[in-house]
Amino acid sequence: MTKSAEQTVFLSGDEALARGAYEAGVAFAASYPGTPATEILEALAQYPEVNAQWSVNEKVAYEVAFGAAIAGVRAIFSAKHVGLNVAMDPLMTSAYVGVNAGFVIVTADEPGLHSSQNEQDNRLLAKFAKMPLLEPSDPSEAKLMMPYAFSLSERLDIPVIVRLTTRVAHTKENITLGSRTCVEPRGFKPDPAKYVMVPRNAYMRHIDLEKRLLALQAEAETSAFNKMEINDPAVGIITSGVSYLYAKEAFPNASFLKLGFSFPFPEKLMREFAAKVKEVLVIEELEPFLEEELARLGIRCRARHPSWRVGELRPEDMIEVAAGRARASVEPAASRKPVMCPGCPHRGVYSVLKKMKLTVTGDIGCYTLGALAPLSAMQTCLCMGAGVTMFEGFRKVLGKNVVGIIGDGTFVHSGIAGLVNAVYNLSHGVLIILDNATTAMTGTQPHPATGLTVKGVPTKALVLEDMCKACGVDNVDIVSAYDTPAIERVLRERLDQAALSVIIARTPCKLIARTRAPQVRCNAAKCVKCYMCLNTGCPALIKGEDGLIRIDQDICVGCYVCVSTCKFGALEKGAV
Ligand SMILES: Cc1ncc(C[n+]2csc(CCOP(=O)(O)OP(=O)(O)O)c2C)c(N)n1
Repeated sequence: MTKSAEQTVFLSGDEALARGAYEAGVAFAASYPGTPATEILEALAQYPEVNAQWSVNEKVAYEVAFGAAIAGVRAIFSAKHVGLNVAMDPLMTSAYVGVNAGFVIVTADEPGLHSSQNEQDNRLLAKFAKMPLLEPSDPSEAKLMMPYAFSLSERLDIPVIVRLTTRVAHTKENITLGSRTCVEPRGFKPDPAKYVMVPRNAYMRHIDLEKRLLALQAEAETSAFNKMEINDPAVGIITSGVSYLYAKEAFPNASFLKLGFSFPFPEKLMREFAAKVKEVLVIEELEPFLEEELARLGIRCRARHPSWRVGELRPEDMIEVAAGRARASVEPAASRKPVMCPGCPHRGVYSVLKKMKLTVTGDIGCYTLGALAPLSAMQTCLCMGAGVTMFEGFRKVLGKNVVGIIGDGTFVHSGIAGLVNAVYNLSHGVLIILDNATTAMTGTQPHPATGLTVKGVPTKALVLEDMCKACGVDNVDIVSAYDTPAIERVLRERLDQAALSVIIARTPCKLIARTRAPQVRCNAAKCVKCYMCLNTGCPALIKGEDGLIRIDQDICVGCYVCVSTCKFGALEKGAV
């Protein structure tokens, strides 16, 4: 695109980063959905020049993208913060290997865990994995950093980590688009000492990595992304990421050391800055990453109160943090109560589990909402895949009233290995796969069992029942997730058997199958006001002022789970 054809577009941080990668000539992108990283791959998949894929999970995505980089094209891997845990094995050794064409790892962290199972600070991972860390403060900087990240990766032979946080990933800004740099594939030249990580080679590459880290540190000292702004010398604030913008707004006259290339730590720059100001103050979210480094360097700084290590740092917190005071409240801010959508196919299964008073080991997805009142029918949720594996542990300790539950997307991500393990280790009991034909939680992305790629291209669909049978499961039943009597019947039958059984509750998510059946009405003559139907937690059911059940016809989609829940036949199919 010529200068005159420049275009400005309103983009989120994720989209701006994707655009930056595109303009930097990225040719390969792999990811697994997860808030707040999902939109990066979705944006990259729009470009015909980019070979983009949703992979089965983050470890697979990392290795596929890394493989492409070693084979000679610029490649990017993106995931939410916990996604990097799944990719830790290849991540740790890939720093030793280095790259061929540039390889960029994007971690989108979630201080405040708006939609996550923890709020780990992946800045520590950069240090642990011995990889350079770039931290944009806003969408335009995210875009700007991408060509630099790829060139740094290639010049210093190292994967580069770019860390976003939710506020950078999801903030929108006007972004000026540039043209795509044409980067020729480098080809692959076999080099076992670099690419084959057997112990001796890895040892030598580790020695080399330490040298590369020194070179990276020298680069960080002079990087344009590490900016010293000397204003009032009374207080000098060292900060990074979105905290820089918040601190700048709160203390416009203070001096700043804004770190965009924050690891390896630019030690000289930090010392130089500290010498120019009377007092150093660190403003950072979550872990005391910069603070500990300053302590190691012997630079005195006004420390944050440890209570700030939990939760998101908001603009309105700046004065309190700077004053060294504790967070006023340790409770998360009150928010709208999460609830399953009307017509959500997960609701019926949980109604049955609750009725049967079963102990349920759960997993992550929309169906995690089954743990909340009024359903309250799921007792554990740890990480993706644990619905199957913790089920095995629970079942072997507590006996037959235990059921494991997992979504179709999560089953493909990390449930299959657990199922093979359960079969191998002679486990019995019932596992339920909630097959709503999508990855609903993160925005209805396709996965291997849906038969579509991220580009919308039809592909071979993984058949879940065949998969379970191939794993060696004794019984596989398929039921409609709305057919609660059938779910209960099959569940009772299978729980009593000395066998390992999988029940697939199969009904598409209402967000993809946007169908509506005739709705439900309450027959006042039959309603005994027992309110059992409200236990389904359907937002379309409301207790009216007269105590009778009203159905919000605007949102009822006619799944009839409430109809089968009412023992008195008071809820009837059909519009009012
Ligand atoms: C390691 C990891 N990667 C990604 C995520 C984000 N995430 C949470 S649940 C989920 C999949 C949900 O899909 P599915 O199991 O099909 O359940 P649904 O939401 O459709 O009910 C994803 C991708 C996560 N929490 N952890």
